[in-house]
Amino acid sequence: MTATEFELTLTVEEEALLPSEQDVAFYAAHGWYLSKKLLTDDEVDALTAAADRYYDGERDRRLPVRPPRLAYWDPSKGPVQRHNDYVHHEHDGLGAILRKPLIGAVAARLARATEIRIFQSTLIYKPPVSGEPSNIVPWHFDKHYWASSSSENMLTAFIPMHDCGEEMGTITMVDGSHRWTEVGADDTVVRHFAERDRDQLEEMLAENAAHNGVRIRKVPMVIPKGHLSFHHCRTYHGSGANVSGRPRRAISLHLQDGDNAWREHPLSDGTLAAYNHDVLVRRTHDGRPDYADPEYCPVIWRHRAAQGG
Ligand SMILES: O=C(O)CCC(=O)C(=O)O
Ligand SMILES: [Fe+2]
Repeated sequence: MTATEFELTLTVEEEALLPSEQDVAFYAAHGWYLSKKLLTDDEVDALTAAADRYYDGERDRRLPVRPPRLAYWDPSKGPVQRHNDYVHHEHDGLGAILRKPLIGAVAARLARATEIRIFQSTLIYKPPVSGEPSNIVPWHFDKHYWASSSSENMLTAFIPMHDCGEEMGTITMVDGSHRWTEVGADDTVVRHFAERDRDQLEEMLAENAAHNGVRIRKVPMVIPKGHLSFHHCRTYHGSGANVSGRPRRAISLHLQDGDNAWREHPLSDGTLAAYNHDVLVRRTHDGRPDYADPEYCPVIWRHRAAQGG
């Protein structure tokens, strides 16, 4: 069975893996959620094998054009942290598992949405080099990169390919920060967020916490193999050094609720906010980039009532 033939239904066993009402309330309050075991060991191992083939150059299709801000590690970049976008599109072995309906169903519960589509997928490899500067993921929240998206409910599933603890530099959440109001981040800050130095970002985080009258509580996500860590698109997160002696391998699966669409969002320099999709996806009837283009943004979950069945 290929990925596209997945039916958008769950088995009875899978139903038991959905977040409870209590879990959904926890996510709403904290901005993150550690799932049950959504992927079998075989599925995680298949993900690892597919990632190995991807790094060996295997592709089922390629992007027709190179978007302006594409993350696309290749061996010429050397032993830095690797990031590769659009892997669900370019590699069917990875895509098949990333489109697993159960992942979408969990996201739908958390976001209280009836439909979930893939927005982006990034294959990540954090080499086991304790002093490697590129291994540090600076504090950010994903909505910073998605200003051209109308939704405030998008979310990310972080999917490690092994047990992932603090020693590996696991993803770390700033508890409850999705509910903060933001200060000091005009769009020039946002656009250059990734290039800012760590002290500055620590400072920005502290400033935002102070503005909201809260103490920063960092929660390293200790993720057993097969479990997924979900975070809201306004939850601050980052990650530190990998001192484990083993590579930290993961996929960051960015998800959009069914209502998400391209929106006109002017930046301070007069240009409009853009996303890499904008040069790839089909247009809507009124000429906007279509963030529901199934070629790049496949539906992975639709609630039965919304399926008309
Ligand atoms: O690789 C990490 O630790 C963080 C990944 C990330 O920023 C994300 O999943 O949104
Ligand atoms: Fe992120």
